[in-house]
Amino acid sequence: MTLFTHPRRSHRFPIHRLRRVLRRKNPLPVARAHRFGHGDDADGTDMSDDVLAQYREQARALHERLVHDHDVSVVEFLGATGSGKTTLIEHLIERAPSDEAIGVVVGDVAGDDDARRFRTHDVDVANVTTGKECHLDPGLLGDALTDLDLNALDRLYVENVGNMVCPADFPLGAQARVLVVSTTEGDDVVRKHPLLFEACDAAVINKIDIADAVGADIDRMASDIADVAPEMDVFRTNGRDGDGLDAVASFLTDVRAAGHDHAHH
Ligand SMILES: Nc1nc2c(ncn2[C@@H]2O[C@H](COP(=O)(O)OP(=O)(O)OP(=O)(O)O)[C@@H](O)[C@H]2O)c(=O)[nH]1
Ligand SMILES: [Mg+2]
Repeated sequence: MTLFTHPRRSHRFPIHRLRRVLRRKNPLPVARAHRFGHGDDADGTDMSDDVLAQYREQARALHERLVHDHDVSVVEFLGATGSGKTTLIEHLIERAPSDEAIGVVVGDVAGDDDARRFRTHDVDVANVTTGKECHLDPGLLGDALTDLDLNALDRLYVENVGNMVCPADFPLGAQARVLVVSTTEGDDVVRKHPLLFEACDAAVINKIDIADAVGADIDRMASDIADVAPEMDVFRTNGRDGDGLDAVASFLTDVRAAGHDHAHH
């Protein structure tokens, strides 16, 4: 938090880090590259597989608690800043059966803008501000759950911090991870972020209404997804008018119906 309220530090930090990265001869694997920007000392010690394994174990425990113990269907939404995550979840809330009790955990670097948007709907909301962290992790999600009555919930939507790199390594125990990309990110966005697509179950190509205006070829995006993650369900949506959201809602109904017999993230 202080990092972002202190203008001189926030300027100096990334350049300092960037120089170290550029001096390295070999590209960094995801888990190692991820550390930059996290306040860790990048002088040769790397985030170990053990640490990532611990996060995965925490995610498994969260899944056990939420999905199995409390029978809550958990879906994570992730994607770049402004891709349309909050908008799409709002549409899904509007489409939910009236007797479905919904909770939302919303992660943002700062502020409660998205949480306030969700509070205008009939849902329980927990806001997580991550400060300098560019993703949620199972510990942060677990802490946020203390604000929700899990016994009362049927569905939990988790909106991750807007980012296309960091969340890949940090599963949250959801039954499905839905990656939201938008046409305004450029129709080469899939080629630039293959690892995140591989880490998710469904992709939503949003802002199809302005694809022509920004010169984005939606078919190219869809075919890139098919190349990178052939098993992935792909949806095309317009968050302005809700076009395509019925299909996403139906996919999530199937996720819920699949119950406990599934791979989790
Ligand atoms: N034209 C158009 N605008 C959209 C669409 N979906 C969302 N928007 C707009 O895009 C902006 C960002 O949408 P959000 O839903 O806040 O995006 P987000 O992914 O939640 O953003 P962060 O939480 O900041 O990462 C808002 O102004 C939305 O109204 C869409 O399909 N078409
Ligand atoms: Mg949002």
